[in-house]
Amino acid sequence: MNLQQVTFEASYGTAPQLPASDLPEIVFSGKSNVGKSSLINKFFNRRNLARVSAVPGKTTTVNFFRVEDVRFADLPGYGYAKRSKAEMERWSGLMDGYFSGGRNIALVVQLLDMRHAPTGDDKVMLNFLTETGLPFAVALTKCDKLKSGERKKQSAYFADLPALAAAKAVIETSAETGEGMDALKELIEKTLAQ
Ligand SMILES: Nc1nc2c(ncn2[C@@H]2O[C@H](COP(=O)(O)OP(=O)(O)O)[C@@H](O)[C@H]2O)c(=O)[nH]1
Ligand SMILES: [Mg+2]
Repeated sequence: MNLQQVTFEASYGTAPQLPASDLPEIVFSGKSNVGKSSLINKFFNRRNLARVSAVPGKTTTVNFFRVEDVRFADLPGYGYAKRSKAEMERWSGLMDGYFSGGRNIALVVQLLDMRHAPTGDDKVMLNFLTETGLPFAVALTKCDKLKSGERKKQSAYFADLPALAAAKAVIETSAETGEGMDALKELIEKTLAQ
């Protein structure tokens, strides 16, 4: 898969707008500020791929990118505190619509901040992925922010975390240094080849 070939397809704000699932999808999920846009940009080696596609403000959309015969989906971040009730409802409708739409989801890449224990929302998401049996991997973000002792401690913590037991892999990543990007690409290619 040549990641340089990535193109932005479209953003969708409501579930009925989502186009038919005609390609295997790799999905990025995580709370706001976990580093999702940064990881996507680093992964594809594009400065502004994730941001330019997002409508300014705290708009929650599903953004699709395309590489050859694979679609990448960037889900709206959750856990952003200052959302109105109406926005929350639209968010959950969009997420429900995405996950219950019978889509060909090859892999969910669930982002978790490596510095902290999963939040309540993270746990809901991990539980959902586990219960539904969706194939998922965890990308621990911002690993560059941890000093080596702390990083070892957090590595061990996540390795033993029951909520991650069903994950295909737990990959430590940094959008600053690019660490973990090759491992993530390898995992995605392996998953798509199955
Ligand atoms: N040091 C460091 N900072 C990061 C990393 N990833 C994201 N950030 C910072 O975390 C903040 C949120 O990142 P962003 O990608 O916008 O998060 P999103 O809301 O999940 O899309 C920004 O200030 C980023 O510069 C990382 O790997 N290392
Ligand atoms: Mg973002």
